[in-house]
Amino acid sequence: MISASAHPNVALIKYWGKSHDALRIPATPSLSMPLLAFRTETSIEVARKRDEVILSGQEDKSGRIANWLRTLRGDLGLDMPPLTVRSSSNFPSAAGLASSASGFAALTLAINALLDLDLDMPSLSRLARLGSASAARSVSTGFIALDGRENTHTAWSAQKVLDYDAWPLGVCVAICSHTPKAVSSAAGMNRSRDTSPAYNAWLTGNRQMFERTVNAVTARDFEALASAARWSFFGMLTVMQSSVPPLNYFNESTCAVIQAIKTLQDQGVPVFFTCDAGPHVKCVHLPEYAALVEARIRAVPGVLEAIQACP
Ligand code: 2P0
Repeated sequence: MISASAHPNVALIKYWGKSHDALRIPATPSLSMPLLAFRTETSIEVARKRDEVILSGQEDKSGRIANWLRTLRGDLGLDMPPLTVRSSSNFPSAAGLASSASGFAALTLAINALLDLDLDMPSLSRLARLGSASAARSVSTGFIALDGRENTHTAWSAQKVLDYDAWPLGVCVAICSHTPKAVSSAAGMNRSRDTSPAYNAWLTGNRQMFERTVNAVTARDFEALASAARWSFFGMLTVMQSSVPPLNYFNESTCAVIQAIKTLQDQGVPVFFTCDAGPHVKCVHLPEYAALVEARIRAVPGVLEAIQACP
């Protein structure tokens, strides 16, 4: 039996929209940092007859991982026996905390070890990306960019921009619901691509912000990072809200946390927020403000938990 683990990540520059559905090629580059307190542990062993996937003790009925394993064997020609996969996470899944990212990344790392593939990070990230595009950013930790210039499988891989330890920013996550989301990210982003009048402007603007953000991370410039992350979040939100029918992943607590973070910003605290396809709010701050940010989030009505996800 081989085991591997991976952390989910939070995108500071967002991926929202695909340019190729089957290959899960993003329409926008993205840049993330890891959520180190959250972890998915995956073990694999050779099965007798067919793949078996157990997620948090339950057989996976969605077939998503089994389909991905078939793609690896079929389209990519990986010589891989049937596998029994067991995976569990220490955080809520399917509620916008990127469980598919850490799940596919951990499984990719386990397969790499089982088959002695010795793949480098770009190659690992491409395999994980075929399962879930954000998983490409979870095969390693640090500030990770997922980018590609051509619309091909090999062009789109992840690269590390900076080690996390070189800029150990804090991230406090406000857990605002335990209910799984009603519209999956994949369905939501396809709806946005097909119906939102803001979609094309989003693609152009997000690429410009991505390039600025790579520079901001390299220079460890918090203000520049906050500014680009704000643009990317509100750009994605505009696209979600102008989709037909509109996509809404937030609840009242989400909005209350955002208001609390704005108040902290008005008081000069170096913190910014970002959200994904779910109600939780990720609040990124300079490390010395961890206790203050956590206390403010904890005090917001409706917040179920405030978790320091980094460092
Ligand atoms: C991101 N999200 O960059 C963006 C921001 C949600 C909002 O990646 O269809 O689960 O499996 O590639 O990666 C969530 O989408 O979607 C996501 P698929 P995924 O983190």
